[in-house]
Amino acid sequence: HPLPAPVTEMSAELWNSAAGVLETNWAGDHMVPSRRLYPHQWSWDAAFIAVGLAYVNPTRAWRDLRSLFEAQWPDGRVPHIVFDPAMSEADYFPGPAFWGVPAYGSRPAHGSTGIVQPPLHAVAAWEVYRRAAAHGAAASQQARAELEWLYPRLVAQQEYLTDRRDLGGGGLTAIVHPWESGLDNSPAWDDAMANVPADLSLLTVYRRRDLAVSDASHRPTDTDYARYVGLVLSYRAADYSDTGLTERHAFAVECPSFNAILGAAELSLAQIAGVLGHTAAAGGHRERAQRITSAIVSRLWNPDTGMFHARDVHTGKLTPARCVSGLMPLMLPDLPAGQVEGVLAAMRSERFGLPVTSYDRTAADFDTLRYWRGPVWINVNWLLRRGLLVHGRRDEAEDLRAAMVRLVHRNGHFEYFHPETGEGLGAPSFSWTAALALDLLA
Ligand code: 2M8
Repeated sequence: HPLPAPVTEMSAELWNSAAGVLETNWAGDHMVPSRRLYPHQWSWDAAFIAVGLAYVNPTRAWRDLRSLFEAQWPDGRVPHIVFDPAMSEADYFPGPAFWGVPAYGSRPAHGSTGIVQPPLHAVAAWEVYRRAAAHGAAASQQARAELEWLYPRLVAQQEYLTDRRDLGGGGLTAIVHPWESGLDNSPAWDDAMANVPADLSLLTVYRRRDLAVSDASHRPTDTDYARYVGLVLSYRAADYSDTGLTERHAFAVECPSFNAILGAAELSLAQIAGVLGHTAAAGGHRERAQRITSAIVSRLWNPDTGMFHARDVHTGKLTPARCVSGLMPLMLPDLPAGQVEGVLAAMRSERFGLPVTSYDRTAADFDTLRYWRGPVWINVNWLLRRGLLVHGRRDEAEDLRAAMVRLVHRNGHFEYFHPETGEGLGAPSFSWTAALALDLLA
């Protein structure tokens, strides 16, 4: 499937290298984010990846989403990692034995984790469906059948998050582990994480695998990992039950990015329900999107910074950190004008730049290398570009698109990028960077 016109040498080169990454990282029935660092299937990665596969291999896009949802728990949660039984416990930490999750779903050999990630899959499924007609009649038929299969599962995912995970009682989902945000060591969690015990002796029992395959200065610290491990042990102790969780678990936070994606998912579900002829359900999805938008505005907006911030469920306080997650509600079409203007002003300011950084460039602890504490990530910029388009900012959306394409073309399909030099950091041949490059070129 060649790149649609107009084709320049640069865009053809980037298109071919991106398609090549997705070929290399295909593991038979799912895509890995990267061969060495992340050798299993990740939840929100699968959504970004499907958006790119929609152009070059829609059958794999559907297969990948199916593989993920075949591991859905009976309570509706979609695990953040589905483990590949062909890999060993030593290939990734924390692996399946550490999580100790019973086998669920129709692929019992595939263990999973007990936590979630942002529910971007309805958005992705709708994107793959929209592009199906370009691949012919058989692809359109397949897309409809896949939507039929996915729809009730996507709804169950939303219900789990909006019902079991509304720990703050205000209509938003609370994450109970930083990994659930997808923005692992973001400064947005620093305040809430300070109240999580950091037992460094845990790291003598459990060995970090990431440090064997990547640079320590680019990764979360040992103190972060001690807390990450402790939080899994705490959640695991009651078999990942959400009942009474706030009282017995040290970390519960309402993340503006996670909840913006939750709201955007309801709008894609409304589209999907419409195509499938569930007209009344479509209206329900739109109403839920509006309710989530209102809750984000009333609970997470800080008029002093003109941005959204993560809210700690235990203390009720908003974190002062200005992070990329605080811009993400721009994805929501019903966001009131005042908030849209605030977020746009923050994006245009020296704090974020183009493409936007994961954290405020002017902050004293801005770190050009360390993962979600400064570097530029393509996936969140791709979501922000959608937000600009939703609010009719076509020129700015185009500037952001061009900046992302330039960055990836010059530096490669890396996991993240140095905000000053553009150097590729983390894993090379990273699936979501490649997949989203396809969408940015198409
Ligand atoms: C990163 O997170 C994993 C844990 O889930 C890790 O650090 O090992 C994050 O960037 C996350 O957003 C992403 O889904 C995952 C796989 O790409 O890697």
